[in-house]
Amino acid sequence: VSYDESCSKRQRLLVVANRLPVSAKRTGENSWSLEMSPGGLVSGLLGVAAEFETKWVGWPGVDVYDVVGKNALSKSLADMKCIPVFLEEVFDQYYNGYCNGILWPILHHMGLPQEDHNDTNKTYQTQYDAYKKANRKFLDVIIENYEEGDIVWIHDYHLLFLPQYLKEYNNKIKIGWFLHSPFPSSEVFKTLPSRSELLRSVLTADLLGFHTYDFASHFVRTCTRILGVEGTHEGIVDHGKVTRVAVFPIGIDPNRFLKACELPEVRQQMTELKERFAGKKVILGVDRLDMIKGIPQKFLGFEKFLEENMDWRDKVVLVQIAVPTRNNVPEYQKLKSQVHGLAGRINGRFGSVSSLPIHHLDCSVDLNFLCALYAIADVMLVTSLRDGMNLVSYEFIACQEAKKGVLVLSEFAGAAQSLGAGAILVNPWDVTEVSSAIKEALNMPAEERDERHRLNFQYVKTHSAKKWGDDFISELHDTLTESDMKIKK
Ligand code: GDG
Repeated sequence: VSYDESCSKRQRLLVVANRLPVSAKRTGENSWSLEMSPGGLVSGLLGVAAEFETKWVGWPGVDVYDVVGKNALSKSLADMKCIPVFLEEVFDQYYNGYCNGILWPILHHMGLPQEDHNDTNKTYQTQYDAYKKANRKFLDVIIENYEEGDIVWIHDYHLLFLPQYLKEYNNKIKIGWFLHSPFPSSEVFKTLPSRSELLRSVLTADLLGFHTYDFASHFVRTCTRILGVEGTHEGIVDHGKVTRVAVFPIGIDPNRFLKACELPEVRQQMTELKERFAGKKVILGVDRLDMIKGIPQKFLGFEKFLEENMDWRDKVVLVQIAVPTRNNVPEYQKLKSQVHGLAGRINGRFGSVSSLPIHHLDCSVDLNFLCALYAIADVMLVTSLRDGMNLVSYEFIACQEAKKGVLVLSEFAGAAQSLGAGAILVNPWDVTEVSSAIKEALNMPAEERDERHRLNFQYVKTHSAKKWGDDFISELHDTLTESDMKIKK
């Protein structure tokens, strides 16, 4: 079905996301160096690539204002099957403002931040207008590149208006949309000004995908309550138009991590890390420095553990990689100070001249070193307050074939629904519970660790990113668009 038999050309899939999966660096007036950044999305779509000719559409991650630079970048990106959307003057209000300042907290149950009326650039309305303009810029680029029969897969909350704009342009285009973040309860989503327009636009797509059953059902209930449409087991029905809603839990490419752990460089790093932390158990945290990841709660839980377990004080270390993110948003700057304050207090209370309980790093590390850390850790501590899935949990499990360490996982991460049988689940808001989970994980007998790891590893192996991409695309392929349905009638 995926081949157009008349000219035996592969059907095209346009993958549209806020960010292209590349990092671009300008090396001259009209030259760029590009590097592919293989996240979950890229590896998820590598499998689908054989059947479809895939093109990526998105922001290239850099501001380019001159025509020479833009043309040169577009040309270099074309070799990597990427098509850039230049966001220029709308970027700040669209991305830092509406996407990350308004939608992100709402989707993660954190409520709507208060509107700043003193700065006209920061009102809900100005940011909302910029958001729409940015979505139109994506539309323009897609129209320029669209070929009849292309399937469009839109990703995430940055592009909620794109399904509607695209269907207005051509209602025959088959459109899928996937949300990487959670979808909140209707009581939370209801507070968002313009909630109805946003929902109505998303519903013009043909297939909507979520990581978990809970997020999908929150979405359906939100639509029925706010828009008065009907929710069925298939999705949403509105005046005869059915929008299919389904669950597609994302995964990782486990082989990438298994292979990395075999590399001589990674083995060497593992040996060095083991020497560095000899005689101590290592608890690991790897998160973007984002309020949804619950890093302060993690530190408070660890502090409680050290308070209550004197015998462990010199025998355990928490290594926290806190990857800087969204540095221009004031809430993220405040979070950084808060986390630094807590790390300082805990190290001050429980450290000594020769040893510190928390090693906190404000940086990212390269993938090989990350794998070495995953592989030598005794416990992985994930305390997200809300998280769409949390791929870090999956990556840790993939790197633990030899060690069989314990995953302590927040019940508010999507991953709790897939890894719940093998992980110790915690409520990250409850410091006593986090502290007890740390103790249980550190003292867990080998047999129990083996069994829990076996369950988790089995899941991570079988629910890969490739399966996620294949499942979504094949479902989208089989979903009829509204115009198909009219033809059928
Ligand atoms: C969003 C949703 C959902 C982290 N530190 C380093 C590094 N990473 C990589 C990890 C992992 C990725 O970043 C983080 O993925 P998560 O899924 O844990 O979290 P988000 O970034 O918030 O992703 C999330 C996901 O989308 C997919 O749908 O699961 O819920 O919020 O792959 O490896 N990579 C390197 N160095 C680091 O220091 N190289």
